[in-house]
Amino acid sequence: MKEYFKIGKIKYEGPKSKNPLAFKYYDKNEMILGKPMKDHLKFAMSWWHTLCAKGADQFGSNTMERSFENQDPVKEAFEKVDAGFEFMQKLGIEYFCFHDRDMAPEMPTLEESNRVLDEVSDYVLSKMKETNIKCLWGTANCFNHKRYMSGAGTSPNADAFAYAAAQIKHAMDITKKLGGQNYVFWGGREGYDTLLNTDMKMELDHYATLLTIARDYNIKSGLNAQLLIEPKPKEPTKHQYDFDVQTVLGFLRTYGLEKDFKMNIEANHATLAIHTFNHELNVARIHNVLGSIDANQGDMLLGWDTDQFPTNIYDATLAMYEVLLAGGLGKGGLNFDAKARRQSFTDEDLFISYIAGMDTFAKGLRVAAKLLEDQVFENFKKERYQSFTSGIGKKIEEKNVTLEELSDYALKLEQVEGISGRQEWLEAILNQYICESYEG
Ligand code: XUL
Ligand code: CO
Repeated sequence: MKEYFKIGKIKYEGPKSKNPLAFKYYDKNEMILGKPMKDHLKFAMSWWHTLCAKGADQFGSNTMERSFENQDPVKEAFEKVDAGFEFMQKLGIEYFCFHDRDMAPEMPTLEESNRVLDEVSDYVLSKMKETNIKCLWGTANCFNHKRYMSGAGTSPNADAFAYAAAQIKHAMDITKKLGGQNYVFWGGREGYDTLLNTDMKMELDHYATLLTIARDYNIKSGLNAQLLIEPKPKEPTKHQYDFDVQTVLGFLRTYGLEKDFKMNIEANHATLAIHTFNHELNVARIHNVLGSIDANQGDMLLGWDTDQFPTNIYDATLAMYEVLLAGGLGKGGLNFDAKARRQSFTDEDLFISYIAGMDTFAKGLRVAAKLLEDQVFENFKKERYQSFTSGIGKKIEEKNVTLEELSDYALKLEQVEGISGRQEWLEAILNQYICESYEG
């Protein structure tokens, strides 16, 4: 068997290691809160960024050359399978995520595209059996081809809608074959640029129809995956319909789909919506729709989706804190929807990018677990909302009050006391936990 990456298996060497090709914080079998790290984190390789992205951007061509390139795109698809499984095994990654069109190329007809995807995914299945690597989620790419220039489920062209439905059906079949636990819908080009040419109501109705028939097929076909919507506020369109978690919740409730879909939350999409990553995770958690995570980060000075590998420990800590509060991700996991920078073009850079991302979330998990164990913020919050545990506060909490009663109560008050939010103190404690210098 050909070796595609001239790099050995990546091992855990601990925080003092200077070896760029070793884990510093991710020790996969180490127990954290009664569970091995790898089960908390369930890292997944993104097929598209890892095996397809080659460093091109809107101003320049590819910068990356990979040893699995082939003039024939179908042969290349098979080589990518071998390279991808070698990559995951060397990093100890147990899951992958894919789009139909990054696992196998788009062919001249839908029938041929389906056939090639069937063949490549058969080969993927054989590698999964050999290695015990699993599919976290599958999806259909209904945004790249020019037929989707005006959207898929929200296209003004019914044929584009039908084509998207066909692609989703087939991608669901492949996800079933590969035992995928989740199926993702990212809205792609579902949105609009100007109301001068757009019937928003009709587009939203159609989008809901597409999701409804996909939900039905999930059951009918026996896939039974957890269905996930991935919110994103802008790019490619100016107004993406799946803006953020709260907007998607409203949409799902309007169309009676709120019991059928959870969310795949992406860090970079959260910040594009001017939310923090942990805000989006929190909104999903409190509404019981936290499904899975696309682990990446954006650049705060750039207004687009840069899909960088996550290296911000602060954000990863607060994200893992939400995950722990949710009791874990269940069927979901942490998919690196991230690509090495255009200038980080070597194979070694690709490994280092993953190591950096995995270590960042591992460190985040360690800190979050300690914060939760010590109940640092939870105790503070309990104290802060103390006034709702007795007297008038308790009545409000129990929804057992009227405006008249509250008015009588307030008229007797001399003044309303402030409660310090102590934000700076809490942030300083968080810093101490991250630096491991806090002594209870
Ligand atoms: C696009 C994006 C996608 C989805 C899957 O911004 O995040 O890669 O994760 O279609
Ligand atoms: Co994503």
